[in-house]
This record gives sequence, structure tokens and C-alpha cells, in this order.
Amino acid sequence: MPVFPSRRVRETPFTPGVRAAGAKAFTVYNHMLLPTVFESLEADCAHLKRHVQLWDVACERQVSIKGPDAERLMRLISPRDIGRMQADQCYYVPCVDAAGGMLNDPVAVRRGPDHFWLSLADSDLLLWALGVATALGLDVEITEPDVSPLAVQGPKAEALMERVFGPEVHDIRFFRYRELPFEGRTFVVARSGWSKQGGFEIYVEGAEYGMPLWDALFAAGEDLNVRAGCPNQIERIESGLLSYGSDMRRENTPYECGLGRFCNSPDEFIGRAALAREVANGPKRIIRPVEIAGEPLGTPTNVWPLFADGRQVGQVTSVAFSPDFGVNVAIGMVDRSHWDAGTQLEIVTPDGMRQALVRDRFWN
Ligand code: THG
Repeated sequence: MPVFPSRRVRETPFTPGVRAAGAKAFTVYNHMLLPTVFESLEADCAHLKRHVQLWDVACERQVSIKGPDAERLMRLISPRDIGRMQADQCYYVPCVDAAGGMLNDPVAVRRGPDHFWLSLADSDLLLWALGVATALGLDVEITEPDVSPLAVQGPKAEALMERVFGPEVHDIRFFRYRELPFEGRTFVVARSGWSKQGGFEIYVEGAEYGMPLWDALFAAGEDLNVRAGCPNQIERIESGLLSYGSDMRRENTPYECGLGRFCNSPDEFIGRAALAREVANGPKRIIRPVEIAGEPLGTPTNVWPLFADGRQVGQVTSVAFSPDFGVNVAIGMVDRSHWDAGTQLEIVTPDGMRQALVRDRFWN
């Protein structure tokens, strides 16, 4: 079931490399191709934990917010303390509507006093930013620039990055960035990425630099066993990294998603009153790691309901069999009455009813 690319379902600057490396499946994310499997989920995961991978995550599109009112707009649309963000810093920022519902969970990158990028999860947040800015008559320019993130992930990412960008990469702290040269250009290089195996993200500015950088990293990493990879469904569930659209949506608040620690803004941001009420009452349900017993399960294409005493008390939205932990690992949303670690539930899967255990910690 190959995906038919078009102007709407966009290829990326790295697509030639991804195809040549033998991507077996793609999904569509921000109207762009995102590879999901190379060898197999299990083999890709094992390699990621031991070596280093290049990930085409160009689909993490940037919304550029630039101009005299850029910080004002950022303070309105993020519940996080944007005012404290340093010049070289990245912030994970849940964005919410007036009712406190999640609209996206981007990584914000401060490019300057009056310039931010929002590195999006899968929803059209540009339209929201544009709507807020237009309604309030803010002096900002909002665009989707020609910037394509390339992630370098895995325990050998440090060694590979040093060979291409120099020893300065060692000085980049978590969720900080430096502008480092490549073939006469400089790129934002941040220590971040959608895995817990360590690594960097290079924000490649200018599509024409995509394949030259891809090829340079491959050539430099041959003895490090570098391979093409992609966000891995097993590893990211083990790590508790949430996927917007799957694990949480507009019907969820950041507190339900365990993202309350990123909602510390002193400003009058959109959704402030709703989130204050949520803090006062406590969330009704919460994201939980869930272990599902039995044979390896496939991936859900819709919610799998969780039951206790014949009543639905939650749902599971991401599942993978973990070879390292020997169980089906899953991300669920569980009602307050049943969210305590150690609670045994039943889950309806396409393979029938299974036992499900609510855990307090993710695996990685
Ligand atoms: N990198 C960049 N853009 C992105 C993602 C990314 N856009 C889409 C998607 N991923 C956005 N969602 C997330 C979710 C989790 C994290 C980053 C982006 C993440 N979380 C860490 C954690 O939960 O442990 C650290 C958060 C922190 O402490 O600030 O990394 O991956 N460019």
C-alpha cells in the first residue's frame, strides 16, 4: 500500500536518501511523508539503541513567527514561560485553545529576540497562530520557511556529529542549540529528538542542502554502523513520548497528558482560566503507561477500550511489542478511579480480551 506523493502529500529534501535506504512504509504528517519502518520495527529499534541513525523528520514543519509582536504572540499561544526563554534555547510547549484543549505540542526554538520557530507535531498550528495574530492586529510575519529537521539519534550520535560539525557539538546542552557551519552555510544544531537514546536535530535551512548533508553524515559514519531510521514506535512508547493526534487531541488538557510542568506561564495566555480550573479540580483522566499481557499485538488504528467490572474506564492509543521488556508496551488514557499504578484492567483488542496493567513509569 504505497503512498502516492503529490503537491499535497509532500516529499522532503531527504526522500531520495530514504527511498534508497529501503524505507518499507510511510505515514503522512503535516501533509508530508514520514518513513515509519526500514528493516522491521524490532530490528530498527535494536539498531537505534546500539548505533546511530539518520531520521528524515522534515515533516516536523516550522512555523516562523517574526516581528515586533513575535514574543507577544508566543506568550499568548503557549502556556509556558516564554519570557524566560534564552537566545539559544528550545522549549517543549503544549499549545491550547481557550478551553485548555491541546492544539499541538511543538518544540519552540528561540531564533532571536523577535523571532521564533515552532517545530510542529501533526496539526495545522500555523492557521491558529495566523488567526490569533490577525484578530488582534499583531505586527508579525507568520510563514512556513524552507527548514527541514534531520535527526541524528542513538548512542553514537555524538561521535558522528563531531566528525561533520566539529567538537563544538559536545558543548550543546539538552534542548539548547548552536549555529554550526556546513558547506558554507550554518544550521541550527540542537541536542533534542524524539527518542531517549540521545542525539541531535539539525534544522536544515534550504532544501538543496538536504541530500549533501545526508550523504556527508552517511560517509562519515560508515564505521559507526550509521543507518537510515525513523521515529520508532517501540522505542517511543517505551520512552513515553506522546504522539499528537494519537495519544492526545483537542479533547485533552495538558494536565491529562502529564504536561502540566510545561504550563508555568505568568502571562494572560489563551486558555489560562481553563487550565487554572483544571489545576483546582485535578484532571479527570491521565496518560499512563500500560502493559498488555500475552502474544505480540499489532498497532491500533483506533482506540482500544479499557474496562473494569464491565465499565469503560479508559483507552489505549499506542501499542507495540517490546523485545527488550518482553511485553506489549502501550500508552493509555485512564480515568481517575482506575489510574493508580498496579491497577489490573481488561482491554478489548482485535485479538480479543487481554489483561492490562496500569504502571507508574514508562520503560526507558
Ligand atoms: N523535535 C522537533 N520537533 C518535533 C518533535 C521533536 N515536532 C513534533 C514532535 N516531536 C513534538 N512532540 C514532542 C514530544 C516530546 C518531545 C519533543 C517533542 C521531547 N520531550 C522530552 C521528554 O518528554 O522527555 C523532553 C522535554 C523537556 O524536558 O523539555 O523531547 O522531537 N524539533
